[in-house]
Amino acid sequence: MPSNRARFLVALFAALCLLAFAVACGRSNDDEADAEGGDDSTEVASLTPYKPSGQEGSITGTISYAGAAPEKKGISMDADPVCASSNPDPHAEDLVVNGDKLQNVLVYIKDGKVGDKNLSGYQFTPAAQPATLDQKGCHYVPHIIALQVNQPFNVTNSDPTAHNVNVDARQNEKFNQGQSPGAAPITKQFKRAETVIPIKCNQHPWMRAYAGVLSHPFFAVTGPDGKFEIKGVPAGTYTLVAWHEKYPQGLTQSVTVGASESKTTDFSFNAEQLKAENLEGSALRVMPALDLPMLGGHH
Ligand SMILES: [Cu+2]
Repeated sequence: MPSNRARFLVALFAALCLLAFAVACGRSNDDEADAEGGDDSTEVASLTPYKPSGQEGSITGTISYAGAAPEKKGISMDADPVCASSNPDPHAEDLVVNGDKLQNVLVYIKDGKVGDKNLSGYQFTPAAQPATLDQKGCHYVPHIIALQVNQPFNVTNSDPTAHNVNVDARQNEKFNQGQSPGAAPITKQFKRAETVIPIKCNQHPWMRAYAGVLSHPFFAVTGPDGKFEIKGVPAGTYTLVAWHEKYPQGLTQSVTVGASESKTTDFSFNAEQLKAENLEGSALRVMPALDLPMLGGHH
């Protein structure tokens, strides 16, 4: 009997230890999460608000597409008769080449130096005007949207059908929200830099958009002519990234902008590289999500 009782006590003690361990683990995870939150606010507080010098420059350029562009892919909208009837001849938007110019390229400054200070050490006031992603003709307009951290982000529905906005963020809060015809805009903000966030519609599988969220206002998206212009750039040396959804690794170039200088920086994506990226498989598609927000000063 005493040995049974001893065994029971040992078992009870072991169970209590496990419980205590689990509670401690849970608490330490919470503490870590709190600490991370705390770090964020400390980092933000240590940023220097950027004051324009009046001698900002600009970066302009053209994005070309070298080699034979694949045929435009037709898509079927039969899943929703409302979409089908508003689009007699719908096409995919994942690779839009006009002549030899590439549309829908997000061009942005990734990091760099303003004088001897890291760009990421500056804080830029977010634009007050909302960046608006509309759902029109069962497409996202624009296909690529770029905005600043904490800038209002609105999603509107101009269609006489319901959409479901599924924002698959990694550094920011995800959201997945239905929006019926005539519904009020969905209004959000992204609290962290993230390039890029895929957006899809659960109702219409062909609908796809991408949002680039930057901690500064130095970004642009190429139009049908493949051109972009980034204004108000402080004199400095930067890493400029050109990102396209078919080229998830993007292209980069170093660019130095002098005081009041307008610098031209062109990029060229090519068809051969597209084949290589596709062969390397879908794992690469998550690469953009690995971009960390520019919090630290070590870039
Ligand atoms: Cu939809």
